[in-house]
Amino acid sequence: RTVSIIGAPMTYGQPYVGTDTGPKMLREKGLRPKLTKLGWRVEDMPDLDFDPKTLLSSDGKGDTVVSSQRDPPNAKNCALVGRGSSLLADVVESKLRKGFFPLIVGGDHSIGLGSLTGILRVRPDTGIIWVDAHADLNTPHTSSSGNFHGMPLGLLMNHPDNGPAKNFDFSTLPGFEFLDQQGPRISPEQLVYVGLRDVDPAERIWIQRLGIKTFTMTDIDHLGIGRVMDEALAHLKGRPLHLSYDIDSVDPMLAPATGTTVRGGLTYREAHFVAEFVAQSGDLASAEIVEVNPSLSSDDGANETVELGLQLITSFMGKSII
Ligand code: DIR
Ligand code: MN
Ligand code: MN
Ligand code: MN
Repeated sequence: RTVSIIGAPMTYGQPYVGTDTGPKMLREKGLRPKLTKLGWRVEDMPDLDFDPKTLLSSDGKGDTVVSSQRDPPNAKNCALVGRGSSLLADVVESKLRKGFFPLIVGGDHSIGLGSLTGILRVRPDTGIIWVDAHADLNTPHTSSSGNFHGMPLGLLMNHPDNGPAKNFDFSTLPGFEFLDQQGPRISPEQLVYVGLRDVDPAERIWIQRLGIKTFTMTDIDHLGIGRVMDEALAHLKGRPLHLSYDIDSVDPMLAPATGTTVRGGLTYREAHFVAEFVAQSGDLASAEIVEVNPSLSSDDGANETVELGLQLITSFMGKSII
C-alpha cells in the first residue's frame, strides 16, 4: 500500500510560532525511510502552503478574497484556519479516493477540521480515536481562549437531540464556507477519547449530553491501557478508523515540546500501546500527529519530543516488537 505524507504546517489555531516546523523536523529525522522499512510505498509531497498571502488571496480556484482583518468573537485567525482547513480537506479527500493512506503531519490540532472533513466526505462512517489531554470540543460560543485547536470536534459535531438547527452555523465564520450546512458531520457514537485530563466546563457538559465514549487518565489508571483500548475499539467495531494523535496526550516529561502541556499523561508504553493496538486492528485507514512544537522547549526536549512523535508514527503504521 501507499502512504501519502501530507505536511500541514498550521500554527494559526493556537498562539505559538514553531508548530509549523513539525513536518520538517519529522522528515529530517527520517520519517520516509522508516515508513519504507515497514514495507510502505511512500508518496511525500511538499508541505501545504499555509502562507497567509496564499491562504487569503484566493480559494485556489481564483475567486473570493477573504479578509483576515476582523475575526469574529472567540475565533482567532478565523479566515486563516478556515482556508487552511479547506485546502487540507481537499487533499485528504483526493488521496483517499486514490486508495492512499493519508498520514497527516501537523501543525496544530485545528487541522483536524480539514482532515476529518476530507475523510468523512469519502467514508462518513469512520471511527475516530482522539488521543489527547484535551477534548477539543469547544466552539467559538464556548471557548475561553478563542484558539481553534480546541475546537475541531466541537465545530464538526452533529447534535442529534437538538436537530440540525443547533449544529454550528458556519456562516458566522469567514473562511469556513466549505463547511456549509450540507458538509460532513461527526456523530457522537463514531468518536472515542483516550487520555483526557484537562476538560473545560462546557466540554464536560457536551461529552455527557452527547454520550461520547471517553477514557480519561483516571480510566486508564483504573482499567489499564489494555482494557481501555479493547473497549475503545469494540465501540468503533466495523468502522474504518482514523487516529488523531495529539502529542500533548503523552506525559510532558516525555513530550515537553508542545503548546499546552498537562501533567499526568500517558507513559511511554501506554502511548505506544495505543498506537500498536490500533495498527493491529487492521482497520486503520488514516492518521494524524499534531502539536509537536520544537521551539517550545530546550534542544534536548525538542529532540525527545520529535523522536517520540516519529516512534509513535512507526508504531501506528505497523511496527511491531516481534
Ligand atoms: C482549551 C485548550 N480547552 C481550549 N485546548 C487545547 O483552548 O479550548 N487543545 N490545548 O489541544
Ligand atoms: Mn488536541
Ligand atoms: Mn491537546
Ligand atoms: Mn492542542
